[in-house]
Amino acid sequence: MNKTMCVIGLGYIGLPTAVTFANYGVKVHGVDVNPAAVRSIQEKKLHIEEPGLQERLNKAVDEGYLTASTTPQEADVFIVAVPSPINADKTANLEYVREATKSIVPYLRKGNLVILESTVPPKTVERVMIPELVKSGLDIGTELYVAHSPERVIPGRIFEELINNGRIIGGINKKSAEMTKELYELFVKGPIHLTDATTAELVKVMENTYRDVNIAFANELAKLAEELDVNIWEAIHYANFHPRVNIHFPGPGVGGHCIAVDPWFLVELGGDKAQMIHLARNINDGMPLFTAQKTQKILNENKIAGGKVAVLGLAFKGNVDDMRESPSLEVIHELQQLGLEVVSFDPHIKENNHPTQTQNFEEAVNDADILLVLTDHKEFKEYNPLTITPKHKIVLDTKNCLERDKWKEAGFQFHLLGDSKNI
Ligand code: SAJ
Repeated sequence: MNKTMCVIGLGYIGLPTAVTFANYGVKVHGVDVNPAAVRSIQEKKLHIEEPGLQERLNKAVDEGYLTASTTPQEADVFIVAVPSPINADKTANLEYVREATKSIVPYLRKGNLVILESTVPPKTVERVMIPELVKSGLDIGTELYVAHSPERVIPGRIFEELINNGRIIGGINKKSAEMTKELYELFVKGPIHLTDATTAELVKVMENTYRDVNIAFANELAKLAEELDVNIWEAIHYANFHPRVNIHFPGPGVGGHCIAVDPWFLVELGGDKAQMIHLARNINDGMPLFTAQKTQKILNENKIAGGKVAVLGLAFKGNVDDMRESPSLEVIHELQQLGLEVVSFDPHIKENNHPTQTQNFEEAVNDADILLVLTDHKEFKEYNPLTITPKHKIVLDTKNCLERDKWKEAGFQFHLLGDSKNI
């Protein structure tokens, strides 16, 4: 396809998207306000860990299909893939989307297509982007086309899911949606559904809100199970054999910049019409404290005063290097509030980004009174407990990722979040 493209935002979504379009013959110019992100393309040195990204980036740059700078340039298609976080008061922060939209206005020409990939509250295209795009002087819908095409990829499997997942595309009119579909058909093998922009915005937020509410349900079941002589992981496993049941899994909290964020868009828009969504957020945000209190309870039952906790896992979920919005940081804060000493370790976080963090596993566990597993990194599953010699052989697994029997045979007192059956 001899199209040219300008991708605004070179983060977890923008960079892989820019690289993929470039690998499929589109001449792409990547733009980011952060010079380090621009350099990561120019020098082919990655600022994010994602399987397959390095070789695809090299190919795109070496073949001349991908360039980068801090300023946009004229193109047939503009993709906006910038952060859409929430403020401290949980309201949507759409300033990045607004600024990115403003930045492309001087470069817009008749016939151009602008696509928003960022996950945003419904009505953002209409209320935030269009008012900026009209300043181009182009007639929206006939001279300038606008659509929303949210991504559905999971960090760690981005390229597989970019290609195979279906997409929902919402246009400000039919032609905008169809032009966008034609573009993504370059590499998307999954079904592409067309609708209006607001519906597409809502669909994406619904998908993540469904997951958050479902996880909150699992977390509440885990708290119930703690008093019932039940292992909730076993119970969920059996319940999910029902053809129409898909209960998610409990954990120490919900992290990342998606599942923990997107439901707040609906809470802000819906007010008292979004009570369950709001409650689910509060349940999930309460799990770090619940985890810290369970840790304290185990230490008290073992008559260990004060105590040192070795936190294993700082990333927001297993097998990624992303600590943004990680529940582990909240768990550590709550442990410290309870007066416990904390040392943390994460094999995927290669630099110390937290005061409690060490790069040395032995240093983290050696004189620990309890090991607290907060992410299901594959490395943790492979540890040999016979070689781990903490001060007290006690472990609390919050992700059901350790082999209980292996650890018990090595002399560990084994605890599992949501399990009061196998004490
Ligand atoms: N988690 C649980 N229990 C579960 C599943 C997840 O506690 O059963 C926790 C994880 O540990 C993590 C958080 O929830 O802290 C989010 O995990 P995630 O696997 O949902 O990871 P994300 O946020 O990277 O990806 C989600 C995905 N959305 C859905 O699965 C509906 C992904 O497809 C989206 O593209 C992504 O959000 C996004 O960017 O919106």
